[in-house]
Amino acid sequence: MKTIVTAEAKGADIDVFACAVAYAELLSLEGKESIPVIPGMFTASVTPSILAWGAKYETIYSSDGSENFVLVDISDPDQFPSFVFHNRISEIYDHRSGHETYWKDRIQNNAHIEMVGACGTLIWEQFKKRAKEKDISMVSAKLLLASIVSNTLAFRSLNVTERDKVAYAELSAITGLSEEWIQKYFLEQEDILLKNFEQYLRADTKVFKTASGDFAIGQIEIWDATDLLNTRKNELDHIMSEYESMPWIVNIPNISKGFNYVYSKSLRGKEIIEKVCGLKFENDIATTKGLLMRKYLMKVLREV
Ligand SMILES: [Mn+2]
Repeated sequence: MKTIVTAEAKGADIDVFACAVAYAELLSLEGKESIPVIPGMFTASVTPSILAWGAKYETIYSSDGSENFVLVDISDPDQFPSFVFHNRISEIYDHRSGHETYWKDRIQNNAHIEMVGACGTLIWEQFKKRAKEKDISMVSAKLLLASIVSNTLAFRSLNVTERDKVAYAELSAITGLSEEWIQKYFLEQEDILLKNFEQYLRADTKVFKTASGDFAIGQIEIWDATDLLNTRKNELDHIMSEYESMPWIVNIPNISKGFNYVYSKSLRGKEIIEKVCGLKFENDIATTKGLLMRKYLMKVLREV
């Protein structure tokens, strides 16, 4: 039986890309036929340099009725690609909360939902647990390392755990990718993102359900965001006007400076964030104390 390793329908960041490619490789190393399928468009975190590493993957899949599905970096069943048959999901790997019970009830211990910084950390741990860490390809090792660096904002974000640091150290020893690479990687992303700003903001805006209805969070991860809210405000407003029927914010991790800007012109969006996160907006902008990832904000907002 063939296994399709896939993720969220809408778009893929480096964590999705790394997990799908590396986990399909792990299954192949165990003698199981498997294909990584990455639908939707890539966020700016999947840079041309990373694509040049040459990972193989498909972008679409049509079911022949006999395959299993593994979902990585996603556990919200509403966000799965339409080709996924939910009754043939064999495993889930994710690091976002909200759907743990749903999956435990359906696939028990095959649901691996754990709050680490990167889903890539969970996949690397599977290589070790299943004694395949010496067989990992250079491409998969590099992708997993990049996923950890990206999803923890180079270990500056509050979601980083000891497990991510251990995984990074081990993958760094295998790949030789160092601190110097990390900074180059973030600057490359910033360059791409600023050149195609509206396209990437649209790809990186997520709508999710809270107890009081839908909420939209756009995200722009950038090495130095000092000028962004002056120079790109019109484009921000243009994209976010597509979400004016619901509360919205744009989360802007200012990575090298270690805090976020949170931008919003949505009255309801600002009210909710002020109340829940204790932030204060001035001229549509709030700043945080440390670096916050969108998944943290989503977790907090879901509980309201
Ligand atoms: Mn992730």
